[in-house]
Formats: sequence, structure tokens, C-alpha cells
Amino acid sequence: MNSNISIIGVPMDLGADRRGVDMGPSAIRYAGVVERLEKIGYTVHDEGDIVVRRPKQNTTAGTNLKYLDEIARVNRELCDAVSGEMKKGHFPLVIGGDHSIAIGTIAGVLQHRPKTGVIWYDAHGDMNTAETSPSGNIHGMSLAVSLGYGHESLTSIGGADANLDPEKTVLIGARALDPGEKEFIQKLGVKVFTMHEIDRMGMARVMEEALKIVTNGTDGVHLSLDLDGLDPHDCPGVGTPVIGGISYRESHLAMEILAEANVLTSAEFVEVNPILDQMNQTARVAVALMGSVFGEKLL
Ligand code: 5AB
Ligand code: MN
Ligand code: MN
Ligand code: MN
Repeated sequence: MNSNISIIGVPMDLGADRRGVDMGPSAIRYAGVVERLEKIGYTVHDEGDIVVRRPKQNTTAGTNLKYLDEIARVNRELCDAVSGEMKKGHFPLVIGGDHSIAIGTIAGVLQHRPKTGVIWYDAHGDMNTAETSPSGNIHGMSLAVSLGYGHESLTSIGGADANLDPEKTVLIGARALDPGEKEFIQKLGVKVFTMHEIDRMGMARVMEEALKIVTNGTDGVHLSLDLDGLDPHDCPGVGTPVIGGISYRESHLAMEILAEANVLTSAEFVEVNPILDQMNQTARVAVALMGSVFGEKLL
């Protein structure tokens, strides 16, 4: 893999209902991300955080898109930052922050790898639009935006034509999909490995199947890992926990298989909420999984 990793922090929590996920980047740094990756042999460039303003009020009240203006502004900046790091030939590793930041990360990635395949590791689909969202929270809409569906000020980031291909996108760990999301996923033909498939097939086979999809005719693979994909027992520090999730060991296996395939070209780890956590456990799990996906060996 690329020997230079650039870490970009995005202390964003405007896309979610529960405050605190803005402290995610600090928690992940405190859990030792830089040291962990350096130990494996990478040159790590910590690019610091993108500044997120805290608006006095939700300026987009009346729409079903809370804090749209600031979320769009930050994601435009993130898109440029990710694109800039890739231009240098560095691997972009984005740490969040709520999952609305995938909009900017992926828009930036698509500037350099327009046919990127995506693994979306999450309890949720993040496939709502303003029309289907039960909450108005943009962190539940980011995958739809990256596929080209949603408010123009989000879909235009990085260019309106720069979108993911639904046939090169897979969801892993889904167990809490809204009715509108289910319909949309089926309509677009996005492959979903729900908890049912993980239980039935085992994580090894799920990853093999997922890898076939995201590497078929693509020019890169992006991992968008929402820590709530894991079971709340292992990752209690997330804003929207859903019981019955992927285990810590299954997640390591998934990351190890991804590392073996040697196809990953960008990644983000999101939704770590230290306020709801116990002893920074969720950030420590995030860093441990980064170790595996960047090639750390047990022996
Ligand atoms: B996350 C819900 N589907 O749209 C919505 O954590 C939850 O980035 C979204 O996956 C969860 O509000 C967003 C009910
Ligand atoms: Mn998510
Ligand atoms: Mn989620
Ligand atoms: Mn777009």
C-alpha cells in the first residue's frame, strides 16, 4: 500500500441529533492513531482538523435538512483537502465527526479515482433524502448524496457528475433501514450484506463477495466505516447504537481481508462519540481496526 498516509480530522456533529461526535477526531488521536500507523511503517502526516463553525441556530429551519449551509461549506473544504492529499500521492484517512462528512471525502476521492468502489460499513443505510428522512439529519443521507441524490448544494460538491456507481457500492452490517431507504436501495440495485447475510455466510465470505463487487471495473476502493456498524457492546460510544451488530473479531477479520486484497485507496472512520463512550473504548476500537486494515499482523 501507499507509504504516506494523510490524516484529516473533521469535528462535525451538525449532521446528527446527539452532540459530542465532534470530539471524535480528538478521541481517535488520543487513542494513538499516528503512533499505531507509524509502527507499521507508514509515514503519517497529521493535517489537523477542518474548522467547523457552530451556527447560533439552524439556518435551514423549515427544510428537512438540518444545518445544511454549514455542512455543505465544511464538505466543500473537505473535498478540496482530500483531493489535495491525493494529488500529492498520499492515502487520505479522514476521521470524524458524524457521517455527513462522507459527502466531502468521497467527492474529493472521485476527483482522482472517478470509478471508485465503496464499502459502507454501518448499521444504517444513510440512503435517505429530505423526502424520506424521518429526522432531517444529514448523516443519514450521505450515501444517497454520494450516489447523486439529494439537495443540490450537497450533490454539486466536487461536481454534479462526480458520483458513485450503485453497482460498485456495497453496504455491510445493515440492520436499521428506514422504509424509504429500503425502497431506494432496491431501486438502485445497491448490494446489501445485512446482519442476516453476515450470520449466515460468515464475514469471510461476505468480504470476498463484497470485494468482487467493489473491484469490478473500478479504479479504487474507499472504506466508509461507521463505528455503529459494530455491536454497541464493543462500541458503546456512538450516537445511534443498534443492538445485534458486527463483533469486534468479525470486524478485524473484515479489515484483515481488505488488507490482504491490497486494493484500498482511501478510508474514513466516523461517528465516534466520546461523551457516550466508556474509557475511550470506541476510539480505541477504531484505531485497532485501522491497524488491521493498514496491514498490521498478529504474528
Ligand atoms: B448514521 C436514521 N436512518 O436517517 C435517520 O449513524 C438514522 O451515519 C441515521 O448511519 C443514522 O435519521 C446515520 C433514522
Ligand atoms: Mn452512517
Ligand atoms: Mn450508522
Ligand atoms: Mn455528486
